[in-house]
Amino acid sequence: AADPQWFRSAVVYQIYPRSFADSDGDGVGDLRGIIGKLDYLERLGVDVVWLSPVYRSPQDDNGYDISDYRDIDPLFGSLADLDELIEGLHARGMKLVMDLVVNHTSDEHPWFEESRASKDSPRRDWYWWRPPRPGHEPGTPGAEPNNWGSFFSGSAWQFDEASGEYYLHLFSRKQPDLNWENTEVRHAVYTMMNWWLDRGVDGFRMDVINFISKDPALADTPIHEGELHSHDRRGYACGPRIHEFLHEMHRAVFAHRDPGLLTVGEMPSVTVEDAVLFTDPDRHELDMVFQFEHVNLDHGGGSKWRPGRMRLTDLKASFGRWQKGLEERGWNSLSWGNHDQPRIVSRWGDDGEYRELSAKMLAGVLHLHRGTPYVYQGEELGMTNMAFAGIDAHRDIEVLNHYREATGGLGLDPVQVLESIAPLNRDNARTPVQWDAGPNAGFTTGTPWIVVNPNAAEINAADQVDREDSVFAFYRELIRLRHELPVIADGDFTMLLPEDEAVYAFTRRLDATELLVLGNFSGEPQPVDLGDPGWGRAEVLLGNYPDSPGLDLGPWEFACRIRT
Ligand code: ISL
Repeated sequence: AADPQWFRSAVVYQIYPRSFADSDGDGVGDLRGIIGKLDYLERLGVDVVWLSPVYRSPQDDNGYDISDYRDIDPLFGSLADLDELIEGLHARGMKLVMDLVVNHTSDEHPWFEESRASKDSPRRDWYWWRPPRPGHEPGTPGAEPNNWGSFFSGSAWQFDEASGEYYLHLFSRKQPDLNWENTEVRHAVYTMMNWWLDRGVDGFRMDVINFISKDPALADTPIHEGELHSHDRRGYACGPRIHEFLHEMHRAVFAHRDPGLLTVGEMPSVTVEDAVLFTDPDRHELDMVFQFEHVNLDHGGGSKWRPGRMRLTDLKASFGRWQKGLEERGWNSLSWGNHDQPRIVSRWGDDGEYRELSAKMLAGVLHLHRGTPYVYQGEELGMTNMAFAGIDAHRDIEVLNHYREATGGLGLDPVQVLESIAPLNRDNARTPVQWDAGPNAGFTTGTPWIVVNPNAAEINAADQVDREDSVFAFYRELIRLRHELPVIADGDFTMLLPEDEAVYAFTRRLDATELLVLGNFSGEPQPVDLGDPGWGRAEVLLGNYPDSPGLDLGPWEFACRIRT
């Protein structure tokens, strides 16, 4: 039988299909495009592919709004293509994990269409319908059932003229929230999950899965200064029945199957304490959480639209707490990015002079923690953020809605708004993967749905796959090391130099094997004094400089030493 904890020594690669590879020239990536790149993925050495949604969808939120859970959107291909992808991955020893988006559906899903049809519909209760706030004119500002804001600007409530009631949507108004209090909803989801597992997929990455249990009171929550709606998450993040629901899901879907299936809970705002409960193997909920505490450290005043500076001491405090908190029980993901985050080398590295060095340093520091590393497509090439020409160059509903609200309702200066959205908007990570230096970076023969980064001429896969000192080669080496050295998968973790604002330092230990990991998060040389002279003589297992004579670090230097 498969080792149920195999994922400790595994690396996951995330594909955002729309931006990965386009096989048919319509400008949008697709399943056959992915099938054409399987050798590339095998070369990199990853164990699992997590595929962002390819289901039938009106594409209001690029597939995170699903109108049919059991079909592939024609934009991406067909079920036959998906079967072929599964086969191709399995033949190369890789697994396929699907995105499971069940906090909400599309408003064009038949479940919602039936729910909306009338107050007496048998599916009415499958979503969160509420009457207007008493004493307010229905459909006018202030009449919403509570003060919650949507993640994509505006109220989290949409008025439905026909029935005179509102429905809840934490994301876009085309993404109504399912009511998990309803037993039929839960069982419909479990049946659908079983259908996919029967088809051969190897698990699920569960979108905002810690939002599925709302406190049915749906009470007002505090509003912060400068905000029109409440973005406090206490009414739905890790709500009253969340552990019960996930345990029930485990029993209905996973309990009698291969223990090697993977379950990952994407969980904004999850605490370390809750993460232990979600991922303690004895509790039968999930294998690991995917959380965002560290990537929120440069949000000024809690908002990604007020970008601030990340302090390395805060980053170390966050990672350190998660490493300690899950050291006995539970498991975490390790990630610098995904399709919702900017490119890490532009964010906390140097995407100019030191791009390759800093991309490698960031990768090395992340991958050698305890947890399962995730590589977001293009990260293994050191792809950067994009300087978008203006709001018209953007495609993401989150940034477009914010721009409209900020320059409209809030009356802010458009130039300043554009400046404030540049560093952290989600489109940064959604420009096409840069395969070669040719037209459209080899992504498509047609017109790409979103602009290709002009730096594809220098940053591309064709240049890197065979180059020994490339960012790609460095990722391949990190992945190989995780497979081969048990200390990386299972060793304990000790943070060093927690007060240092430039040097990231930690050790890992398993029995007699010890690793020292050092990363310089700055473009200046940094002295390193660990008070342990033995380390200076230890063998360098992996570094981003040709050689590292001592522990002191050059600009953006990374070094991992080993002693046994
Ligand atoms: O970016 C974030 C974390 O810092 C969040 O605001 C993000 O929106 C949240 O993690 C939820 O993301 C997921 O669900 C959304 C979808 O738009 C995202 O693409 C998806 O990853 C709604 O389905």
